[in-house]
Parts: sequence; structure tokens; C-alpha cells
Amino acid sequence: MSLYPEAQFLKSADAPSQFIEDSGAEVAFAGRSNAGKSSAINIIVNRRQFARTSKTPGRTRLVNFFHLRDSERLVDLPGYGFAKVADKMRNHWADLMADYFEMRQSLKGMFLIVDIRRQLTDFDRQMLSFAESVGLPTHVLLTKTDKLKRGQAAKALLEVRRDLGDGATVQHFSALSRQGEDEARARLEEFLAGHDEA
Ligand SMILES: Nc1nc2c(ncn2[C@@H]2O[C@H](COP(=O)(O)OP(=O)(O)OP(=O)(O)O)[C@@H](O)[C@H]2O)c(=O)[nH]1
Ligand SMILES: [Mg+2]
Repeated sequence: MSLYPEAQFLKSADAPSQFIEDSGAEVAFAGRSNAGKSSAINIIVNRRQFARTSKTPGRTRLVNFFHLRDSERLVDLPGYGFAKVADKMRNHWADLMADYFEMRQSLKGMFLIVDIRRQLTDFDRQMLSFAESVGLPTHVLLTKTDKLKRGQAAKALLEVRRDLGDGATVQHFSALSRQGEDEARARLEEFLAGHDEA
């Protein structure tokens, strides 16, 4: 059973004019392409292939809005850091992200999805500064934790935590083993409720 039985896909947007009406509350999932954003969303809403994890070009480049509950939404942001993307596309992405972060009144928090084996990239830092510039609380899911031994995973968490300072909270996560799902959901609920307890 899904904890969010009403959850459903709403719309994909390629430009601010296509964004869903800016009311209620939403939390955005950002991260490098292939980091595991869509997989994390699927675990959190507890539904397989809710947010598509396949590499369908065109879809992953869009801002995907999902209805969660009442006037609450999740937003799957386009992945970044893909080597083969042309400059034109990269500029479009940067403009779209800047518009999104600057204009969305309903945006209550950001989940930054980071592959635990890669640590923070320059693009991740750009997303952190977008969030910081608009006073948005951020929670980092260090995902694919299942790929590392326990000791390595603990070390990676400490490093990222030190790197982030007071700027964001961070946790281990795995879409495979479901490690960290309750903690992630609790943080999501705090953001949606407008509480930042970090
Ligand atoms: N082992 C393991 N694999 C994972 C985990 N999360 C995601 N994956 C795999 O990583 C790949 C990418 O996952 P997605 O969720 O599609 O990644 P994404 O960030 O949404 O990618 P884009 O939409 O292209 O930006 C898929 O093959 C997933 O099955 C995890 O926690 N553990
Ligand atoms: Mg995705």
C-alpha cells in the first residue's frame, strides 16, 4: 500500500509557462543524471515505476510534477552533468533551474540526490547555491549506499557532512535495500509542513 494513495503524475514542463499553478507546497528532487532521483521518489511514495527510471531522452530533461496529497507535490528535476549534452542544452537547463528556484513560492525544500561513490560535483554545488540563495532547506540523500561496504559508507557520509557544514542535512539511502526510507519520508514531511528542524 502506498502511503500516498492519491499520488499521480501531473505534468512535464520545458518552460516556466508550463509549470503547475504555484500554490500549496512542493519539494524538488535534484541530482546528477543517473544518480537515482526517480528511484528515490519511487521508494518514498512506495510505488514501482511511479517516476520513470528508464533513460527516456526528452523526459529526463523536463521538470516533472507529481501530485502527492491535497495541495502537496513532488518535483523530479532534470538530471545534470551528462557529458554528451550540447552547450545549448546546458544553458537551457541552467536558465530553467534558475527560473524554477527563483519563482516558485510553493517550493519548500530540496532533496539533493548524490551517488555515495561520487561525492559532490560542481553541479551539485550549483544546486546547493541555488537553494541557499532563496533560503531553501536542503536534504542530501547519499544514495546507492548498498554499493559500498559499511565502513566506506560511514566514511563517505562524514566527508559529505563536513563538506556541507550547516548548509544541509544528509543521510544514507538505498533504493535497492530501502535503507533510509523512513528518515527520508520524515524529512520530506517536515519540508512540506514548512518546518526545517535541522
Ligand atoms: N544499486 C542501486 N542502484 C540504484 C539505486 N538507485 C538507483 N539505482 C539505479 O541507477 C540507475 C538510475 O536511476 P534513476 O532513478 O533513473 O536516476 P535519475 O537520477 O532519475 O536519472 P535521470 O532521470 O536520467 O536524471 C537505474 O538503473 C537504477 O536502477 C540504489 O539505491 N542502489
Ligand atoms: Mg529520473
